[in-house]
Amino acid sequence: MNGAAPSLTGFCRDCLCEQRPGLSRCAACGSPRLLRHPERDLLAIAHIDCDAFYASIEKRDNPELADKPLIIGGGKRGVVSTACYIARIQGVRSAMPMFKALEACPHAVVIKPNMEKYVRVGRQIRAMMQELTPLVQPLSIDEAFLDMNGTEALHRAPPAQVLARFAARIEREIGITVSVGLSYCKFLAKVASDLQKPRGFSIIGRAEALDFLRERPVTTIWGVGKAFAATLEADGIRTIGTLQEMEENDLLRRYGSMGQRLYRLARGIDERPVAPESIAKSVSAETTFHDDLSRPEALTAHLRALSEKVAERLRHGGQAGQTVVLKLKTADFKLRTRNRRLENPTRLADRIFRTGMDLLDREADGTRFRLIGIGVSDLADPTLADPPDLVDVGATRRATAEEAMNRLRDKFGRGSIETGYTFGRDRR
Ligand code: DCP
Ligand code: MG
Repeated sequence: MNGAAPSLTGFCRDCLCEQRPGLSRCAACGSPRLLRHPERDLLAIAHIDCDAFYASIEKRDNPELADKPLIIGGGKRGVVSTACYIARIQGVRSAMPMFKALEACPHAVVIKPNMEKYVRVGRQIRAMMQELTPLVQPLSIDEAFLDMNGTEALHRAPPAQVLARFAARIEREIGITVSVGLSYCKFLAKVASDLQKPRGFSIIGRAEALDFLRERPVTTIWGVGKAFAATLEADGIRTIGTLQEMEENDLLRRYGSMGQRLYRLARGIDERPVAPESIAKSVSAETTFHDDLSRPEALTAHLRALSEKVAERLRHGGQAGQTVVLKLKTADFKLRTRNRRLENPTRLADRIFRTGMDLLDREADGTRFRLIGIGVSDLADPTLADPPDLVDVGATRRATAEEAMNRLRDKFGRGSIETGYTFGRDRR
C-alpha cells in the first residue's frame, strides 16, 4: 500500500504539493504525510468514514475535552455509542456496557448522545461529498462510498488529490477528521479506509489486491459475521488465502450464493456499483422463527420489536421512509410482500408498526409463517417526516411519546424501555 514506495512521485496530504521521489517529508511544508502509490491516479472508488464521529463532534464543541478520554453513551446503565481514540487506547469499544468501559478507563468523561446534532453534521458532510460527485452512497450517518470516475475534468485533479483536499476541508470547515480509502471497488475501498484510522488515507491497487487479502481473516469480507466465520473455521477456512485456493463450484456447493460471493471477493472481484441515495432502497429488519408461527399475537410482538429496530436504524442513519413494506415467508418458503405508501415519510416505530399491522391483518389467516420482516422504502429527508397529524390526535400523542422514549434510550441505553408489545420477550 502507500507510505512505502519512496521511489515514486507523490503528493503531500497537508499542502497538496507534488513530491519528488526519495523524500520522506514534504519539500514545501515538512509534513510527513506523503501519499505515494503506483496506481494513485488510476483509482476512483472511495470510502470515507468519519473518525470517532459522535466523540469528535463533542470535542469540537467543547475544546476543554480535547486531550481527555471521552465516551459517548447512555448513563451508567447504558452502552458505549463511541469513544474517542484516547479512550480506545485504554480498551473502550463501541457497544461495550458502560460499567465495563469505566472500569477500563475510570477517568473518562461521559456525554449523552445528541442525535439531532450528529444527524445535522452528517448531512453537512454528505452535502459536501455531493459536490465531489453525484455518485455518493451513504452507508450510515458518518460514512459513504463515492464513485469519482469521470470527475477529473471537473476538479482538474485526479480523485486521490480531490479526496485529500476534501479531508482537509472537513477538518477546516466542520472541525472533525475523516479517514479515506481509495481503490477500484467498494469492498477494498471500505477495507482501506479502516487501515490507518484516524486521519488515514490508504490506497489498495489492483496489482496488490490478492497479496493484500491473502493473510486477512475471512471476517474482512463483507457479510461474514461471527456465526458464519465459525462455520467457515469448522470447515478449515480461516483466512482469505484459503478461499483464494478453492474452486468456485466447491464454494457454491457448500455455501450457496454466499459461496459465490466469497469466491469473488476473496479475489478482489467486486462489481457492485456505487448506488446514490435516491436509489439506495430501503431500511428493514426481519426475523426467522425457531418454530413456524401462525398466531396473530405472536406475529404482532415480533412486528413491534422489528418496527422499533427499523425506526432506530432510520434515526441513526438520518433517514425516513414513505412506503412501509411487510415481508412474510410461509412455512413452505413462499414469499409474500405487501406495501403501503403513507401520506408523509415516517421515522417512527409506531407508524411503521401500525401500518404493518394493517397489512398483516389480511395475511394472518392461520397460515404458518417462518419469517416476518418490516421495513420502509422510498427513503426521504427526515425533516419532512411525521408532521403533526391534524386528524388523528392519538397518532400525534404517540409520536411525541416515542420521541421522548428515544431520548431516554439515548440516555440510558436500548434495553431501558420496553413497550407492552415487546416487554419480557427476550426473557421468555
Ligand atoms: N455507533 C453507535 N453504536 C455502535 C456503533 C456506532 O451508536 N455500536 C454510532 C457512534 C459512532 C457512529 O455511529 O460515532 C459511527 O460509527 P463508526 O462505526 O464509524 O464509529 P466511529 O465513527 O465512532 O469510529 P471510527 O473512527 O472507528 O469510524
Ligand atoms: Mg466512523
